[in-house]
Amino acid sequence: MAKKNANPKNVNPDKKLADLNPDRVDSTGEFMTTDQGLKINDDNNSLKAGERGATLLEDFILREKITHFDHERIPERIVHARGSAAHGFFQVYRSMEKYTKAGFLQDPSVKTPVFVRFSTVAGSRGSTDLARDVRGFAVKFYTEEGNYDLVGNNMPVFFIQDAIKFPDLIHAVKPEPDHEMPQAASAHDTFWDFISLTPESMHMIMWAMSDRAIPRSYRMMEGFGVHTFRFINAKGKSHFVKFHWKPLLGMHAVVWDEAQKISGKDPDFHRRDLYEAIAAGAFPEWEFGVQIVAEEDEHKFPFDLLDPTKIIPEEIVPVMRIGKMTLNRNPDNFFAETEQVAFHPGHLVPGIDFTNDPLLQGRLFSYTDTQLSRLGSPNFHEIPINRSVNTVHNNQRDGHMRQQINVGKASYHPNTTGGGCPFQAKMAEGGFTSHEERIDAKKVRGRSKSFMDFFSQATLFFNSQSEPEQDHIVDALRFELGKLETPAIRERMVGLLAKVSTQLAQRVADGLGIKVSKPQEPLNHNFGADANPKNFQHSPVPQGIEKSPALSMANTRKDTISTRQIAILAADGVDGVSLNKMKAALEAEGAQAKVIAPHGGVIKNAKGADVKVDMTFLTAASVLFDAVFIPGGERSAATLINEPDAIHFINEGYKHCKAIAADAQGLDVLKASFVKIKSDGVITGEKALEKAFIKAIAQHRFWTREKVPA
Ligand code: HDE
Repeated sequence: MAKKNANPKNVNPDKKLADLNPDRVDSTGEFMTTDQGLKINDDNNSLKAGERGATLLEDFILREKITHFDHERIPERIVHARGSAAHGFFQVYRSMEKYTKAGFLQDPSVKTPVFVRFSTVAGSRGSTDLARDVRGFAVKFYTEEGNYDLVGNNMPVFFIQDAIKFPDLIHAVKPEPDHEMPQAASAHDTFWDFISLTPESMHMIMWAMSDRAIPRSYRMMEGFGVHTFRFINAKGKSHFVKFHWKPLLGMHAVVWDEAQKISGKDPDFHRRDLYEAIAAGAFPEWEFGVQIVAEEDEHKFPFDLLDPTKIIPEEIVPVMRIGKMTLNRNPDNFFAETEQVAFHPGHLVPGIDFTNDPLLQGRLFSYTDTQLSRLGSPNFHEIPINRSVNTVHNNQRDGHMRQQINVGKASYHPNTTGGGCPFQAKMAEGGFTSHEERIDAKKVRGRSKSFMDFFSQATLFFNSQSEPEQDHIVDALRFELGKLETPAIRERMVGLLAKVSTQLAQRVADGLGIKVSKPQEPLNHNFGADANPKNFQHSPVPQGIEKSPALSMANTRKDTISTRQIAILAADGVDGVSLNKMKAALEAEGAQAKVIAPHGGVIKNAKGADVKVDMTFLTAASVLFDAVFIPGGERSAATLINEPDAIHFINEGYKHCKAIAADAQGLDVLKASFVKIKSDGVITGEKALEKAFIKAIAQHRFWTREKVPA
């Protein structure tokens, strides 16, 4: 029998870990058994009538092994299939009792366990991490009051305003149904056809075409709850709230050319990055932020708080940072944890409630429903990763794979056979009650007039971007629309872009070689057969601000190189002092420096000592690194100059606007490449070379260099 409570060295006070421990199995030092616990003597040969067969049906060991294998797969998530996750904890900075009675937001000394899954949306389970896509940011808090799931994204708005459009949106973005292409990409006709008929998507399109859609790392992206939720305090008073996650490493992206190349060189780039950072003890951290709006102020904004295509600009309602989340443990088993975890925006705790956002309302149905087909049973809440840390007591019974052994006769309420148990909890005892809201309305199938401003915030977003960020949006749209096969879709899209910004539309049109045509009315096609289209068209409302600096990634933190990957290009004869001095300086700042050489094993430095090679030019690629350093050493430089892969490495790093430094003869290698020595972020001949290089890496990218060939 396999050991229970394995890995005692890993046991810590984390309540969820303690809950998972009885289910963690470590086979070290154990006999192999069948699923029934029978010790297996030969796992390599089936039972046969004679050594040359035939194989016997009675071989239950063979049958069990093959049968289990045949049924190993479960359906992947219909969206967000590709993801990676980690364990951690959350701690609030100060009590939020003024706004919410949620237990996990009261006491700064309490660490609430969390499990967080990041994902792309459109691609299949095995697709690349570097697709241009929205990223899921789903957090499960294992609170003392039950599980609370904040199932968010890395963009604060969404494509559509009503959940009933979700299947259409997803059908449009998924690979086209006749030939199942393209995988994990929105650059195809069906997606842009739908978008071009759905102008409410235009704000989200700005985000999805921006650098936010190609993050450098899951650890370097923001998260958002998207919808407006409610905080409810102990007195029953409600405030509207928007949720934010702010990464402590700042927000950073890769460039699109790089993203496409990473997809080939290492499609697991984000998964590996998250896993390796946690394994190395560089725990990713986010601050938890809230924007709070008094109930009385609901209608004071130039947009509807219930409209999920709108943000509340941070300059209008500042984000209050109220706590911190730290991810500090990788899952033990990808399937058991990352694949089987089941999030649901309806997993609430007292003190947090919904609003009537029609997108949120539809989500509340979808998540349990999808788990039923994905995980196969209404008992998916019993899977260890989904299990609440407080024991579940109710009268739900039976179903496939039931784990709980409910004792007694009572499986109904009210009862006397079980002494009335389990009891209902009063509010004062933590019983959940929904926020009371007066609704006095006709039952209608429709959309509020207050949702009809489709472009103002798209314009706000575009205008708030720095020049390089705007260039990237233009390039992304030229790429995506350039891939279309139907010219009419391209033209309709450029017409819609003109409503966001004439400058944007003109630049995209120039790249596509088409004219900006006046958009055809009606712009919006999302209304019922008997509805008057005029009631569903754009009606702009001034947003009160021209720019929101918080929307630009250019304004993010640029003073740390922690966990950055730095390539040191070297060959035999490298100057050991030059190499080691830089390596030590980078590592002291928390970066990881890797030596890349023409061959594996070791190279000899100028003094004949061994230098360990981490990767070769064959196994490494510049797109997997944040910066490049070429140490001194005459022979090393001479070898690199004649190594086309080394020159390509430097050229590509330069094209992708990364910091590049060279010491002594390393400069000769740079001179043999495309690098313009005097350009931004190229560090040579400095006295304090290490310091200057570290400062440059922290800048992340030098966009002035973007337009060079490589
Ligand atoms: Fe989801 N979404 N979604 N979604 N969503 C799912 O649930 C759905 C939306 C989000 O790592 C599914 O368990 C509808 C917005 C994340 O396991 C499914 C609508 C936001 C994840 C589903 C939306 C999200 C999902 C598929 C429109 C940001 C991955 C698998 C009304 C606030 C969770 C699953 C994970 C997953 C439905 C829109 C976030 C089908 C109907 C907006 C992060 O239930």
